[in-house]
Amino acid sequence: MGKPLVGILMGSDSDLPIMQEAAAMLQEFGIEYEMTIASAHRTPKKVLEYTTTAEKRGLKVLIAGAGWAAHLAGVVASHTTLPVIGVPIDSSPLKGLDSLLATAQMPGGVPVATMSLGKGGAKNAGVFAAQILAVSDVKIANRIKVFKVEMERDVEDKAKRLIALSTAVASQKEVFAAEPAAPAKKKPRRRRWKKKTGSSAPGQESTS
Ligand code: C2R
Repeated sequence: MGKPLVGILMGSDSDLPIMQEAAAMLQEFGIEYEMTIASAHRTPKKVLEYTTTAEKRGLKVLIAGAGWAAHLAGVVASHTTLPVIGVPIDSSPLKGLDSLLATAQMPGGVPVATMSLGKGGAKNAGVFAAQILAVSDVKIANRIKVFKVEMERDVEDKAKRLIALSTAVASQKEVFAAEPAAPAKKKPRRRRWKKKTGSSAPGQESTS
């Protein structure tokens, strides 16, 4: 096992199901990574220590995921010159709009490459980190090329299955259309209430 090249940080253990997607992508590309929980709000000293030593420890890219008022990625970016990828997480009552804005809306000079919200964003963070590393690593670049080809093939397979399914549905409809029509059901005769002389209509009292 080599030294980790990517550091994944998340604001809370509750972010793990999302941030695992980034780790899964790095694993797929054979990239070493490390993962930890660190919060700019709750553990500011840890965030400072982690980010100021990251480069010396051999990390090349940092991924930071947080929900609610997600200042983590921005604070990480303020302490390092390494590229920082932000993953906004939709864990708040505002469904992530708060973390999306807090992660993306960095003032000029302190960029955070912000991904989309949630699992898709975390997955993209993994791919994007790999793409950054691929600039100076042919092996990783080739793995990303294979990943792209596989993704294309996967979509094509799904499209073929969809055509097969719609053809099957269409031929089933033809079979049903060819079947003899069932005899029409007789309409039940409507009863008509006839006013009899000397009797009263329902709901009316007889006056006689
Ligand atoms: P808990 O589930 O621990 O209450 O956390 C976390 O990322 C998590 O989504 C709720 C949410 O708070 C977020 N959090 C931040 C920061 N630290 C924790 N946004 C930060 O430093 O930005």
